[in-house]
Amino acid sequence: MMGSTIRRGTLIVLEGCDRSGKSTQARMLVDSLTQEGHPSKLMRFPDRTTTLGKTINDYLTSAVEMSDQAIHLLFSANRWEAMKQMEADLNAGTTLVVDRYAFSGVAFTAAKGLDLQWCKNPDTGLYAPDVTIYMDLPVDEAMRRGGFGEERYEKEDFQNKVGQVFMQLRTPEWKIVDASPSIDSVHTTLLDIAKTTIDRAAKSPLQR
Ligand code: T5A
Ligand code: NA
Repeated sequence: MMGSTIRRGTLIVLEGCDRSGKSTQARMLVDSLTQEGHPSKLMRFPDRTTTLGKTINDYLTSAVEMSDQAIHLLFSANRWEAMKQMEADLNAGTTLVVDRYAFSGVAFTAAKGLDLQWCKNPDTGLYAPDVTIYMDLPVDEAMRRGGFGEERYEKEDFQNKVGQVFMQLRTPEWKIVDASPSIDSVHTTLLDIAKTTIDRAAKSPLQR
């Protein structure tokens, strides 16, 4: 017998502007996949629980100031510090549903006017998503949702710029999902995408 019989887990990434429903959907996706027999785990970036994550949280809540470059590298380092665990989970057959990833890192810093390639460099070599689901929502609709405006980047003009960079980063493989229908309706769409991706990903090696 060659190799292991464990199917590797699938790396599912949810991206989008603030308040597009990523966290809501990521949680629901993990619950449904788990119920349907796919071992799954929720992850989010920034992970505010680590030492680096606490500094990132202080920056986002405007408790501290930092240069655009320094905070960009911290967001990236916050992903790198999770890679070992992600690799172990994926190799053990656990599907990871990730609430924001490197695309957010690039989109938010490039929207400040920094060079796009410079923004991409520190995340080079992270595990590549098996699917990137982009939650598409007009900014004015996002602004009417709960909690908008509490954190540093939650301003209409800036969110529009972030959305433009996301559209520059997108590849034909991205799944662009209309995030304005009901929570349950969006969930049905995402679950469908996730299950198709899980079937496909198990047959191919993890990519960087
Ligand atoms: N950032 C992040 C960087 O600058 N660089 C990086 O590398 C990374 C990873 C914090 C900030 O950090 C920036 C981006 C962000 O500005 P975060 O912790 O992910 O990132 O931000 P949060 O504030 O937690 O989350 P978001 O604002 O992005 O919101 P979500 O997760 O998209 O939306 P969610 O699910 O919390 O829903 C928001 C509200 O809308 C309602 C929900 O009930 C909730 O009240 N809602 C709906 N209402 C109607 N219809 C629907 N379909 C709805 N779905 C959800
Ligand atoms: Na969120």
